Amino acid sequence: MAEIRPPRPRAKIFTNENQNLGFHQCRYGYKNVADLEGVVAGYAKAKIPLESIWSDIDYMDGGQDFTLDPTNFPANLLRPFVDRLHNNSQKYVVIIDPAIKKEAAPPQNESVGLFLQRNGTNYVGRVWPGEVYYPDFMSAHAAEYWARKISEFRRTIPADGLWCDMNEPSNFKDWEPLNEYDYSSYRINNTGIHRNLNNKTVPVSTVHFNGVSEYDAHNLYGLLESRATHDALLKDTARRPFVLSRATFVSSGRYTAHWTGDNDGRWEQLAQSINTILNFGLFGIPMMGADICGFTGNTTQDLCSRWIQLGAFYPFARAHAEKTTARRELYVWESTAQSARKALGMRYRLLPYIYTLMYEAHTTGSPIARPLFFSYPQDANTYGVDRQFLLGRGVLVSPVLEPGATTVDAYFPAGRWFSLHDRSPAITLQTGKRVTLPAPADSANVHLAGGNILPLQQPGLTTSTARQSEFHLLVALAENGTASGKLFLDDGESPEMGGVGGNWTLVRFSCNTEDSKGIITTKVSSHVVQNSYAPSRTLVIGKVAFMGLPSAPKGFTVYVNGVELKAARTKSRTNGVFSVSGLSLLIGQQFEVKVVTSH
Ligand code: NBV
Repeated sequence: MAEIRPPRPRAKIFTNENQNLGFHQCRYGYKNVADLEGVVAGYAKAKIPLESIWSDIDYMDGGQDFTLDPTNFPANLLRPFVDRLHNNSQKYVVIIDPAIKKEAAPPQNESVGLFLQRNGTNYVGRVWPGEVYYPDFMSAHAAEYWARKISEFRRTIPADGLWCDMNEPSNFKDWEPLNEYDYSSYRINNTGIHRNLNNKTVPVSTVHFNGVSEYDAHNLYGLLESRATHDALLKDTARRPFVLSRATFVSSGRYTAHWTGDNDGRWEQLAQSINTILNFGLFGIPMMGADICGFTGNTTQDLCSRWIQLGAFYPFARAHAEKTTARRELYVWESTAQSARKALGMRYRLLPYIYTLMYEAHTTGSPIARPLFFSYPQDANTYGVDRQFLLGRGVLVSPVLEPGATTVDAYFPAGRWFSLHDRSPAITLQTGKRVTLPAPADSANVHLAGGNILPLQQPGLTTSTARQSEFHLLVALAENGTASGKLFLDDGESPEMGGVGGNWTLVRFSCNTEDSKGIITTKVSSHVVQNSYAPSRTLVIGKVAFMGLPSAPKGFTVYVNGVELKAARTKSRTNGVFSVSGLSLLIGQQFEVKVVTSH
């Protein structure tokens, strides 16, 4: 009898981001190129990191895809602006809606198989440009048409990413029933008003390629548009594409990031962003975010400050606002700017860790932002925690979600927890517990669980600056003196992340502690799994810091690869952090750092 083997684990997610883990600024209502330029300058002046600036439908001519408003966003001004962004390692992302203006579409006889059909002809709906057809992304013909239009547009404006909006797909036109599908008795009750299936979208009586009915395929529209957009960008740039999509379905995470849609600048929605982001991570869409500071309504300075303190830890961190709202870029209020510098400073330091989580999402399907129960399934108290979350296995974010708060109640599972802000003495708990923490005005509480080793880099105003800087290892010891972690590195844009024969590096770190008659030896070592990303042969770890070493040693000696290090290069700090600096450990080479303390 043939042997039955378990299936081999397969990559579940083709994580679609390159170094777009940086901070993004968007607004519906940036009125011209000078406006965009002013925002980019505002960030630079305030020394707040800005990775990309986005354009909403304002850049289009009459709301039409693949066009430019000739007065406010002419190519002769927009193109040099985008070139300047690129020279500064920054990026430009534009919105794209699926519907194509009727007059701009190929004539009916040439467009067979391109658009959704109804009654034997292209279905006509209405969106921003007026009367429109809807590309039928189920057909290869439509995907090719889409790729050609994207490629043509990118010859004029080399946008770095595309934002697929309105892809439920949206339709402003009222429906007239055609057949039994349109008379379906099913209703949508998400807002409690029992809406008809056709409400604000294309009729379910429209038909896709091969006779597939919209009634059966409606929920696939956003997924198929994301896939076509992803494939188009991949073909055009040969780099890992960046796509953001409003509509998603199972497997969308392979092609696109997602955001929680039009939220309000209200405190309740700040809190609700957490559970929504966590849910989508579990649904297989790791690159998730919510509009930081809120899309509609006039947010307040306090709310916006608290929002960036939390939003800086969303896997996808973008501020966005509706056009009638007051301006709220992060530099507008000084307190918000201060929060942004601090929170984004920490995010950029954490980039090697977050990028490694992206690799993990790609290879195992684990979310980047995780509910507490993901790491602590044995602690039933974590099951209901939705006002905090973990980045990866051990970075716990406990934000302020209420106006005027000076403290925050946070749940800590059993173990040791070290603050990542001030590295203050650990919170050590034998069983999980709620702890009331001070909530400084300019930052969220962020803790690291004992047992983790974090690879860190230095902050920068762009991810490309940060990713070239020296590495540090932060070793947070569990009570038994162990810790582990890993680091994945590649160029951030090669099409397949960690693929066979690809240029990538993976290093595992581990730490353990031995006690021999009062002489305690703590040893961190690296294990290079693969080392084919060339810069990892030059990138160095300059510092290893330990949290949770036995306190008050009589003396300590440090050995690097077996050789004793001069005391001048080591440093001890009173708050329990012991740092060894001035190192030059190559990432791509195995190493061992040993700290011997006597008591
Ligand atoms: O394109 C305008 C907006 C966009 O800013 C928002 O993020 C989308 O969710 N879009 C919806 C169209 C409708 C705005 C009322």
